[in-house]
Amino acid sequence: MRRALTIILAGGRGTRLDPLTRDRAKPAVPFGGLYRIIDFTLSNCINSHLRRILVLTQYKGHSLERHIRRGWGFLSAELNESIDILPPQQRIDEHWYKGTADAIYQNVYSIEKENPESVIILAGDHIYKMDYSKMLRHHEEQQADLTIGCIPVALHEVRHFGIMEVDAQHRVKAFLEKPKTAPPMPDDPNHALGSMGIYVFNTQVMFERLFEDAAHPESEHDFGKDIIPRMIRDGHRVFAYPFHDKNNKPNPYWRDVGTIDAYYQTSMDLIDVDPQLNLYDSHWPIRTLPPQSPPPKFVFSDEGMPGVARRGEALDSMVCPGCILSGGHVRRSILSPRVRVNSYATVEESILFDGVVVGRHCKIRRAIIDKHVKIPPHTVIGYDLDVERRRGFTISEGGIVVIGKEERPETFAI
Ligand code: ADQ
Ligand code: ADP
Repeated sequence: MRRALTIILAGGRGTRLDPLTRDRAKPAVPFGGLYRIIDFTLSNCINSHLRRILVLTQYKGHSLERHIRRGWGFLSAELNESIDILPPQQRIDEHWYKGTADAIYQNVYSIEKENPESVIILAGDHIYKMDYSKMLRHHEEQQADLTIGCIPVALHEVRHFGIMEVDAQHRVKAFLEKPKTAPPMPDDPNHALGSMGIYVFNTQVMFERLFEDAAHPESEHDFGKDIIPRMIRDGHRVFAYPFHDKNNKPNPYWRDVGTIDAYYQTSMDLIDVDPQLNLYDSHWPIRTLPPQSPPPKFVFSDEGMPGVARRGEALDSMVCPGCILSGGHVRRSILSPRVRVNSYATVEESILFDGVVVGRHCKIRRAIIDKHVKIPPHTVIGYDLDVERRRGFTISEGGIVVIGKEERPETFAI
């Protein structure tokens, strides 16, 4: 592990998560109440004993940087552990966004300084638990130049993935980035073999290929589109590593939360009674910046009038520190720190970010509400999508209402 350097690509614009990505990068979007999306990849690194980490930011990296600096500063330089945040080296104009390979190429000197034998490249925007040390071992055993983490992908989803064809030893024979269609795997008629967008490189080979790519006039400087297909063409040892869980079961939980509906569904998965991704598993802890807030409080009050008691309660939900449920009901929801739900209000199947205040008598369902939004008393959200459209809120294909950070009280008056 000490000979490997980990690089996390955390520059994703995350347009399809708008308005949640209006002023933060996708990896910085809050998730699961306490966490940011990138905490899952960072926790996987720490739990896999990968403790030399570079995080490459790009789009609106400020909130991400603050989170990492404050929450992940515990690594010890004395033990040769580090987490460094590298903003883009060349900011040219609006169109400065180039491919993933370019992001690594621009940082070759920071990588060289660390002198690693292997470089592990990860994406900062997926929700899963994975022991990367197994993939690194597989890479070393195969004496591979490049190893690609892979999962089965349903045939109707192949256009979102890099798709591979492999031989019996998992050596990659062909790689197509986001094809319209692809043939299934020989032993599975419903799935093709898809790239998770995570790679282990032999450092020397990676440098050679990055320099070759940088000089290539037609390249988009992307691993999936350019580097990988050309490495296969040139006979490099490129292998697929099928992602297995800690009990060696294939096809474990892995989600790209790139759209509002995927983000919403993955969040709702967390509060299942028997969740596929368990946050309470002490063998694979997910770390984050802990909030400095008191314990959540649930208030029962009858205002001195028998018969009009109001219970502050939450069921099938996750409620973070600093929340006060004073007489409001919460069901199947996720409440980030410092949320307040006032009397006679109900919140169902919703995700409320830090500091949201739900006024008295509000009714909210199937909504995602960004930080510090104050919902005026008696507001109804998520029951009539025509009303939400008139209010100008974002509505996902699946009918989830998303309320952005700066929403003003007047908007709710419609
Ligand atoms: P995509 O995720 O669509 O496909 P891309 O948009 O290039 O590929 O993003 C890859 C990762 O790099 C993301 O985490 C993104 O945030 C980050 N990123 C992109 N450009 C960056 C830059 N210039 N600086 C810093 N970070 C940057 C990829 C692969 C597919 C694979 C899917 C799996 O290309 O082959 O199947 O991931 O999700
Ligand atoms: P998030 O909503 O993701 O938690 P933050 O509150 O960390 O985001 O910051 C969002 C944006 O607001 C940042 O990109 C920054 O421009 C601005 N911002 C927030 N807090 C501060 C601060 N203390 N100093 C400077 N800018 C800030």
